[in-house]
Formats: sequence, C-alpha cells, structure tokens
Amino acid sequence: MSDAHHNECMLKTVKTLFISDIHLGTRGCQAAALLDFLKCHEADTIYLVGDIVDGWRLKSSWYWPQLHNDIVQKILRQARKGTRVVYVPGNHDEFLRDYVGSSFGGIEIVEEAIHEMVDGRRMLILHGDKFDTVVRNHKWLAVLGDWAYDFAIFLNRLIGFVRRQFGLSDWSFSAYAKNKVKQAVSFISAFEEAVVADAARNGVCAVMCGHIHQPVIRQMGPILYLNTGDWVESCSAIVEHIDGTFELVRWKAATPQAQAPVRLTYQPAVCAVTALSRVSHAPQNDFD
Ligand SMILES: [Mn+2]
Repeated sequence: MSDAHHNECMLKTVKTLFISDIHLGTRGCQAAALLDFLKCHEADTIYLVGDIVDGWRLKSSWYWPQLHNDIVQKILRQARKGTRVVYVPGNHDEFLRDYVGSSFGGIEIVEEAIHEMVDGRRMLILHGDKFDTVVRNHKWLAVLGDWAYDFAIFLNRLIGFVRRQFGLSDWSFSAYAKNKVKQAVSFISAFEEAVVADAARNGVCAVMCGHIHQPVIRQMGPILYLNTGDWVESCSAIVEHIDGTFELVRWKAATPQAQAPVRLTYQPAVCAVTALSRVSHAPQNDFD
C-alpha cells in the first residue's frame, strides 16, 4: 500500500454502510484501503458487524499503527456529526459484549441488531460466530434436527464462556477452513445455511453477517443473505443505497480497481415471513 496513492473519489451519500472483520491491531488489516473507502462514503447509519478490533492479537502483541487510529477517529467523527453508528461485537472483539446496551462516543453496542430496510421489511444483523459449533458439526446436526441445532448454539456460548475463563482464545473458523481446504466449501455453505435458518426463525426477510470473510449477496430461499466480507483479504463492504438496493463493494485502494469497484446490485426479492424450520441447501459457492 503506497502512501502516495490518493484516490480522488466522489463523496457518495448512502443510506447504510455495513462493515465487518476489519481486525484492527493486526498486520493483516488493510487499513489504508478502508480509510479510503470511509472517506468516499457518507451514510445515515454505519453498522460495524464484528471483529472490528482484534482483541486476541492485541493481548499477545501490541500492534497499533497511526492508520488504525485514523480509522477509529474517522468513525468517531462521523458519529459526532450525526451518523448513527451501531457496533455488533464479534468473537475477536468479544470483550465489548460485556458492554452490550451501552454506548461510547455515540456508538451503540448491541448483541444483534434489527435494521429496517427501505420497504419496511426487517433485516437481522449479527456477526455469525455463534454458529461455529453448528458449522463444525453440521453433518450430524442435519441428521438430528432442530433440537440439536438449538443445543449446538447453546453449546457454542458455553464453550466460549469456559474458554474465556481460562484465557483461551475462541475457535477460529478461518484457521479451521484453511487447514481443511477441501472441506472449506462445505463449511461455508453450512455456515450460510445456519445463518439463514436463524433468520427464518426470527421472522426477518434478510440477514447480514460477517465472520467467515466470504463477501456475498445471495437470495437463499425466502431470505436474502448478505455477508460483508472483511478488510484483510477481500476489502469489501455492503452499501444500502437510498433507493433500497444493496451493493457489494470491493475496494482495493492500492490497485486500479479503486476507480471501478466491482458492483453487484440486488433488489431483495419479496419474501415470505413464515418461519421455516430448515432452509433448503445453499448453492455451492466459489471459494475465493
Ligand atoms: Mn469472527
């Protein structure tokens, strides 16, 4: 990333920005690209969908360059100027889960959020780590059914709690997927199915998450599934425009793509709000 790069962007006014998995405090974080993205967008609301600050890494070794400060300052400044900023903590910034219900510098911290889309329908916003146990055991869960699914989500919280008491870090989806490349695709679809099933149970039409660093906007049965991606590899975010369309933006400030981010615009299809116990299988997605 070159400091010399100054992207001359037109400031875009949008309804909502969804950003996750920034991993501030790690060397992998593409802070320059993100700062550039933030400078080019002005939103009524910003949802920070977890793993914004990487508390695990900061615990073991302190890495906090000026650029990471700049991002925090940029977001705080926007909150001061009237942008609503909602922070849904993830597993890497789970220390913030102790502060759910409070707000700092105008940033609201919530466990999960409900966002109202332009047409009045509701979108569930969560990070997604609560499905880790579901994803790891998806083969036998598919056989055992709903109660086992609920139990797996409960178990996930319990394991997370116990590990934290012993100062251990949580299980890492991406590390697991990387070690099991062959299984990664099946793990990604297991994750997406778990998220969509949860959305259906909550009676929402759409669900926004992060966690697995796989940006996508996809209609899955009656539910619109959106994953913001990350700022380690894909440098992606999801934008909700004033007209209600959602756009997946890939933003690489250090490359020529900065001038022409790849766009994928979806108008959420009409969805049934009836709760489904299980959603039909996801289409196989490409693992990039
Ligand atoms: Mn995560």
